[in-house]
Amino acid sequence: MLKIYGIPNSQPVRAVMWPCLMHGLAFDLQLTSQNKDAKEPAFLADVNPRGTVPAIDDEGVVLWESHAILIYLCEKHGWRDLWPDDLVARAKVNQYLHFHHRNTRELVVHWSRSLWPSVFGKTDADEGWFRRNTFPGLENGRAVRRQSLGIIEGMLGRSAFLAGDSATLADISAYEELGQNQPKFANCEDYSDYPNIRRWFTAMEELPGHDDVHEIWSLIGDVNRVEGGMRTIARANKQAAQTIRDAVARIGRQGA
Ligand SMILES: N[C@@H](CCC(=O)N[C@@H](CS)C(=O)NCC(=O)O)C(=O)O
Repeated sequence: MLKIYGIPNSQPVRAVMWPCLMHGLAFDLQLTSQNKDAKEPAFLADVNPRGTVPAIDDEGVVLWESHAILIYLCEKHGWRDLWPDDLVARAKVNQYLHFHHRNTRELVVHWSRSLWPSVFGKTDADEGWFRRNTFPGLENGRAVRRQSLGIIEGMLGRSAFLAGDSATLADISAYEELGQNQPKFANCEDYSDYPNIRRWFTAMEELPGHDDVHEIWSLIGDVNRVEGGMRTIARANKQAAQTIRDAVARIGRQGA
């Protein structure tokens, strides 16, 4: 069975698990923390030399980098809704996936700068502390984040989803960064100036498997007010992982 290494609190890990649930592909979620488990010598040697999650082992095919994993799974299983066959439609999805890494992904810096001081009870975090304890981000990260939101708002003004009339890998990847920051979840981004993004959030929430993959968001809640430190995060990851495993088990029963 496909093994997915990672934790529910990771954006790119959720981006890999969600299409699997959507398409009824069973997987074995191997809870792998980014700071400890993914930095173990065996993981670095056998799975991912960069020590990040997600990574997969698909009956001996070992891959890391969420977009490479997603494209591999789409091509292997023929998920043409998410990764279209048509040359131009696929190029539009691919365009977003390349854009994502140094642009939309910068939103995670803002999320982690809100989350980690609250988890560690740090009220006087300085730049040095942020550099050591959160995603480091780009020098001009704030500007990149604002520009990314503007570009995505514009794209969603031209079509219902990022690369056309229905959700593709572009939407899955983008949603993991943007969706979590909503006031009703992490509460660290105000989307009131982005009506197209808000409309798209509603459409994304209706996709199959959404609630199973994203339970972690309500378990952690407002990232500026996490109580109980790392234990709360670890407990939330375990509980959310169980919900995902239960959803995978339901696939097994439906497929049997
Ligand atoms: N570009 C990678 C990013 C993966 C990534 O940043 N994962 C985080 C967890 S959300 C991680 O493992 N961080 C640990 C590190 O950077 O050392 C992908 O899309 O898979």
